[in-house]
Amino acid sequence: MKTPNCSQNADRRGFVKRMKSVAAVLVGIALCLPGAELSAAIVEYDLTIDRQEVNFTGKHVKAMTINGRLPGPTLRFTEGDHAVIRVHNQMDVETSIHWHGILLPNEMDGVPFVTQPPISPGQTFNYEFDLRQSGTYWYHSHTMLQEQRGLFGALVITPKAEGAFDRLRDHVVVLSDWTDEEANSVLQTLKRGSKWYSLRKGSSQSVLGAARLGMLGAYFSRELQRMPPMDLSDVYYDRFLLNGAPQQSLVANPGEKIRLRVIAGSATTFFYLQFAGGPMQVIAADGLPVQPFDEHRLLIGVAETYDVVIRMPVDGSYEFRATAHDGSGKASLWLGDGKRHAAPDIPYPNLYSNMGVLSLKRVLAITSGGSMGMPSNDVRAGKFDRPGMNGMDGMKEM
Ligand SMILES: [Cu+2]
Repeated sequence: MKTPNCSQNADRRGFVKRMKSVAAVLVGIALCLPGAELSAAIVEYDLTIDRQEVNFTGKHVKAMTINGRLPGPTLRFTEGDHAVIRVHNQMDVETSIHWHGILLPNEMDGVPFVTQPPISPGQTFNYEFDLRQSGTYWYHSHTMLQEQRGLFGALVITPKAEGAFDRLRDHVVVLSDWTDEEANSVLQTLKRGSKWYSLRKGSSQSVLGAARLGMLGAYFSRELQRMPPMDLSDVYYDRFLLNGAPQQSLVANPGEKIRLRVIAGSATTFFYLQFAGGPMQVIAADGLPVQPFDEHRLLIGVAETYDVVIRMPVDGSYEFRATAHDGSGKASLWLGDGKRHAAPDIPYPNLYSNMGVLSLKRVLAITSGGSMGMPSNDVRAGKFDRPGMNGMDGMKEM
């Protein structure tokens, strides 16, 4: 049971939008009656999805936005609240919103043709569910490739019972990858198996590049097996964004502890997270609290969320950096004022080393049987399935 007091209710009024129905208004009044006890507060949002011009690269292109923003607004709730979220589709194509990681009735899950009909152009869909959990989550379109065009945002649920970290100021960090190219065109390029993106990212491979790194054995071994060169990601992105910008700053006091709610709203990019001012204390993963531990570098995968607590040093501005895991770019949050302290660069991965450093003997021993470059007597001896034989040696340098 929940007994919100009037001041709490007043605080929340700022983001509790239009209370349309009579029932909702009655609940609103009842919240202010002394001694009134209610099972839940109704928290309402209106999300309007539209196409809008953006300019991340010096070129005007159309993105998809929620309430005119990319990412969409952060939706905040308290555990036990009843969410009413009206999604208005102003685009000329159908859409949907999926609430990633939220426990809810199936028909509210936002998967078109599975749990609901798609939201047609000009239509509104009312999502309504009780919040039975707390933590950092996100929402995104579940229609076609709209997520990578901008339809995503954060969803934060404060626990009913205050935990050790809930008094800290929090800041939502939504990471994403952006390309000016239309999402369907990206898909076509990937389907063709084109080398275009690796050329643009500078991650294509050549004899010269292999020679420079002393990786000729690995290079020819791979070529002879007609395997495509390794890359850590498939798509070239024009920009990596943190809350919709390559760089953002946040006022922070010396010595202050801040909880960053980090969400990977990227289409394909994993990010390395770093903080220049000291270790990050990881306190939650995918919305769930974890036994806190310190980490200097953390890899966040697509759609994952991590809550980390950072402590500001006594003076200066410190970078919280998200580096694309293929080394092709980064986005930063600068915390605090004064002299800037950047996070250390992450060494560029050695993409030639997917086969390990191979001897000439191994390369020449390639057989038509596909023994992965092992001399045939090794294969006969069963060494081909030695664990870690083709380990991602390059990753050790990361
Ligand atoms: Cu999802």
